[in-house]
Amino acid sequence: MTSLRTFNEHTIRPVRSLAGRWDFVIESERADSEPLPAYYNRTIYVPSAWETLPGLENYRGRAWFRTYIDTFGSEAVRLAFGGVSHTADVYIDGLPPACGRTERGHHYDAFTPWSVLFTDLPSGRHELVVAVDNSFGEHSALHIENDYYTYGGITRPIEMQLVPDVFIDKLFLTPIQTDAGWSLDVRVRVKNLSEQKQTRRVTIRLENTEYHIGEIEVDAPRERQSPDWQATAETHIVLKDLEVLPWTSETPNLYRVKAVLYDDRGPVDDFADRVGFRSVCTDGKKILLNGRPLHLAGYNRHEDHPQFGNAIPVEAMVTDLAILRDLGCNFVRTSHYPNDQRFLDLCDEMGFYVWEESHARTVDFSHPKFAEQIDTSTVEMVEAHYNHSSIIMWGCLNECESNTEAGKEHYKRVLGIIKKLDASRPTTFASDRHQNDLCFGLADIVSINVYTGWYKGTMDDIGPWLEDFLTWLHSPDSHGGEGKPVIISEFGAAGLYGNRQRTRGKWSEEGQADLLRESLRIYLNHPDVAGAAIWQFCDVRITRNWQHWVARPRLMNNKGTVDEYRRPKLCYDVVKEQIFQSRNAEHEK
Ligand code: ADA
Repeated sequence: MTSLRTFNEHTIRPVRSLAGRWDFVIESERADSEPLPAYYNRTIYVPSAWETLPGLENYRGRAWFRTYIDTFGSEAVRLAFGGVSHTADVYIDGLPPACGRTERGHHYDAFTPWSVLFTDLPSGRHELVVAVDNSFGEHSALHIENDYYTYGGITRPIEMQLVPDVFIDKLFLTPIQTDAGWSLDVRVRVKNLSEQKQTRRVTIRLENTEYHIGEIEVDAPRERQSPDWQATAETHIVLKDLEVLPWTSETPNLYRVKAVLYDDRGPVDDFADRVGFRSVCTDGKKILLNGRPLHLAGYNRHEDHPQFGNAIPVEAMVTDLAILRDLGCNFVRTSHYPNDQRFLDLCDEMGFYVWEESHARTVDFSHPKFAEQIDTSTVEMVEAHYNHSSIIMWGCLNECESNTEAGKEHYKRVLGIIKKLDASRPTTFASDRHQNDLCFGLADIVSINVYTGWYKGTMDDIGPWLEDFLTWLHSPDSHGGEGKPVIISEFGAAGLYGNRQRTRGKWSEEGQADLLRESLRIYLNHPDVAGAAIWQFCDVRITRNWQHWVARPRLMNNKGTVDEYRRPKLCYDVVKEQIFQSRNAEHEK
C-alpha cells in the first residue's frame, strides 16, 4: 500500500490509500468546455509525475485527475495529500468542498502535506476530481524556472480517512533532556466539526505505558463558510523521568507514541508517531546533539530521478540513503524544499541528521505572491514534520536577498515564524552574499554556499578564502554572525559522467574529484566548521528556460557525486575516503 508514512499513523481511524490508476486528461486534450472534464482520454498512476508518461516529458500546464470514493456513514472524509505539484484544486461530485482547512480545497506548493475535509457526504459513491497545475507565472512565486525541475502531478501518496466529529488533527512531541534523564512534552490538537461544544478524553501511550491526559473541551465551530471554520483545542502533558535510550545517528532509537481520543462510548480516533530522544542546540561555534559536538558531513539532495521525476518511490529513497551511508555521511540537506515524509521517516530510522528547509531557491521577494506563499509553506513544513528526530535544524530562503534591508525584513519574518512554531531546534539559511550578508544575526547557525575553484578562483584559494570569511564573521562587522557555528552548506563542481580527461579539466570526472578532495580536506577538518554538505548527491534535471541554462549541459545540474541513475563518478571514492579520514581523525582527538 502506498501510504503517507513508513508506518501506520492510525489503527482506529479508517484509512484507505487512493494509490492506483486514475482517469487523466491534460487541458489541451479536453474534448469539452465544461467546468470539470466530461471526458478523460488517458489514465495515470497516482502517485507519479506526468513527465514520466511518453509525450508528456515537457508538459507544463493544467491537467485533471478523477477517481471515485465510497462513503458509508455520517463520518467526515479527510483527504490527506503528501504533496501535489504544484497547485491543486479539489472537487467532490463536481463541487469544491463546502469547508476545509484549505479554502475551496485549494493548495499551492508541491512540497508540503495538506488535507481537505468533506463533511455531510451522503453514503454512496462520489466522484473525486483534482485539477493540477505546474505552470509558471504571476500565480507562483516559489515554483519558477530554476536549477531544478518542477514536475507535475499528484506526486506523493494520498489517503482517504474517515474522521469522527471530533478528531485528532496533530500530535506534537518534544523530547527534553534534563539532568535526571529525558522527558517528553506531548501536545494534542483536536478539531471539532460538530455544531456543539464537545468534550473528549485523551490518553497517550508511550510504547506499552499508558498516560491519561484527561479531558479536552473544544468549542463549537464558527460559521461554515469561513475556510478555517473548524474549532480547535489543544491539551498538553509532560511525561517525566523516562527510562529511554537516546537517539543519535549511530544509535537511532525510536519510540512509538500513540494518542487515543475517547467519547462516552469508547475510543473514537487515534494518531501515532515516533519520537527519538535527542536534544539539539548551539554552544558558541559548536552544534550540540545531546550535549556533544556534532561534525556534520553529507550532501544536498534534490528529490529527482529520471524514471520517477520527483515522485520517488520509497524503495529508491532507501537506495539513496544506503549510498549516503556507504559514503560515510551522517547529514543531508533537503535542498530546497520540504521532503516526502517517508524520506524523513527513513532518516529517523536509519540515523541521518537532516537540515530541512521551506521551499525557496533564489526567489524574487518582490513577487506579489511571495510573502503569502513562503509563509504558508513554512508553517505547513514545521507543523507537519515537527516530530522527526532526524530534523536537527530548519532552513529557509536559499541564496535570496539577504544583503539588503528590505530582504532582511523577509528573513526576519520567515525565521520568526519557524522559531515561534518550534523553539526546540536551531535555524539557519544558506547565504551566497557572504561578507555582504546582513542577516547572520537572525539565525542560530551561519551557513554559506561557496564554489571556490568552480565559479571563482582555484583550488588553492579554498583555504585562504575560508580564513578570510571566518575572520570577518567572528568580528563585530558580521551583523550578528560573530561566534556562531558555521556550516559550508554547498560546495562542489560538475563532472559529466563518463567524461574522463587526463587534463583533469572542468567538467571532467577527474577535475570534479580533485576539487572535492581539496574542499573536503579543508572543510571537514577545520576546527571552526561544524558541518559540510556537498553540492550535490545526484545529477538533476533543470527547467528548460532557466536563465543560466547555458551552464547546464544536458539541461541537467551535473554536480552529482552519482549521476541521475545513481551511477558513481570518479569522485565517489574520493569523498568516501575524505569523510572516513576526517571521522577517524575526530575519534583520535
Ligand atoms: C547554488 C544553489 C544550488 C545550485 C548551485 C549550483 O548554490 O543553491 O541550488 O544551483 O548553486 O549548482 O550552482
